[in-house]
Amino acid sequence: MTHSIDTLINHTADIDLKNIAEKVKLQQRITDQEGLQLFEKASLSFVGFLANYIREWKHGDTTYFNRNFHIEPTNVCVFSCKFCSYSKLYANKEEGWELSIDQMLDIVKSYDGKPITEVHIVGGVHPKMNMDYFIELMQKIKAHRPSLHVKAFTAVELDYMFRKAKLTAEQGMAKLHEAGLDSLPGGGAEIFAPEIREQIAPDKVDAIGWLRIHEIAHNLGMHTNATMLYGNIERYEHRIDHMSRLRNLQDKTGGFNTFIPLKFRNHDNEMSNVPESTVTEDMRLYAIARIYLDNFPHLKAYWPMLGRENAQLSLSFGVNDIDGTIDDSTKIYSMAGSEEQNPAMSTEELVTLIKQVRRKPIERDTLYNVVTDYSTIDFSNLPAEDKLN
Ligand code: V47
Ligand code: SF4
Repeated sequence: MTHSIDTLINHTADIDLKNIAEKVKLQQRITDQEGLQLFEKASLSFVGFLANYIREWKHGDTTYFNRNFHIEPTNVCVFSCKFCSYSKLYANKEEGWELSIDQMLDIVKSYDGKPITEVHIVGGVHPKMNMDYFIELMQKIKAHRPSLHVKAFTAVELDYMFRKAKLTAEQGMAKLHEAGLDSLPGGGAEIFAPEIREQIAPDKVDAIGWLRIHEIAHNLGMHTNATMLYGNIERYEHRIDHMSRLRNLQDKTGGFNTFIPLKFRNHDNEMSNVPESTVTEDMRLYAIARIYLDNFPHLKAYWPMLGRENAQLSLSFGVNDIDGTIDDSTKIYSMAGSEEQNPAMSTEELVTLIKQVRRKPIERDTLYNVVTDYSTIDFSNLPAEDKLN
């Protein structure tokens, strides 16, 4: 591996790119300006090589997935993000859904006896689903299945919930954590730069508020993820600004597990006139994120959004996690035009997908503890119950 990175360095004529490759070899951090140079000047194969080099020294061939399901409590939302194909205004209630606590608990119960490790709960920001509602939900889930890891609520939902309850973010987060909230998903980050955020997500929590909520969660010992919605009207400098703010907070707290770039999908929303990014741009972004975010352990390709084959491809561009079985329980991407209209994969399918590109499939829990190493398991010999989602 050292030999081939030396070959890359020797064959790179551009002095900026040569310096970046040297830094990667020496495991040094690249600057914001160098991140920008990668977006502006580097070929797909150049960033791909460096990202794969980092991925392999950090993780070898290991590729993580988990067994999870989603609950989307509602698609009614007080906000009106321009890219959202999912939310329905409170006034148009007939088009929306609202799940009661019992309905959500029934979803949890439907997984009884199945080896699921995580429930992911995210939805619209409903004016009536308040802090008490979600505290009761957390408590009931934990009472029913204490070992199930609850990863729930974006910083956008939390900010609204805390303000309505007239609690500080510190107080609100402590209450939810005590009720059973284990970690936070990465949604709602979109693009932090105000000049873009104000155009695509004008009315929800701003960058400072989003980062503050994650910092408070980290200070309570919780882990969180971070996303970036890319490929619409932002420019390269906004992507670097976004990742720079995340890298700075990670230096301070170390609480982020995973960075998840989310490709903008343009079906049936107010930005349908904006073309979607190409697969080449998607892979370049994954690779540059892997190179730039040196303090993020994991980089995830969310397969329901990217599609199965592109998720496979991303495993050569720095990605080491492809999320979970999901079990057809999320609508946010199918409504935005993803080719995955019914996102669900059995463990066997996920394992096969990873093995097809010669990587090592490892089932993880939310905190990246190894649940099962599937690299040597032959599915044809497994009892039927072990093949379940
Ligand atoms: O914040 C909404 C995005 C996010 C569109 O933490 C869109 O493990 C593209 O954050 N095109 C919510 N993206 C989903 C999310 C997530 C998903 C999977 C795993 C995790 C995790 C987090 O979905 C929103 C927004 O950025 N989104 N509409 C769209 N048209
Ligand atoms: Fe609401 Fe989230 Fe859609 Fe924005 S992206 S409108 S906050 S559901």
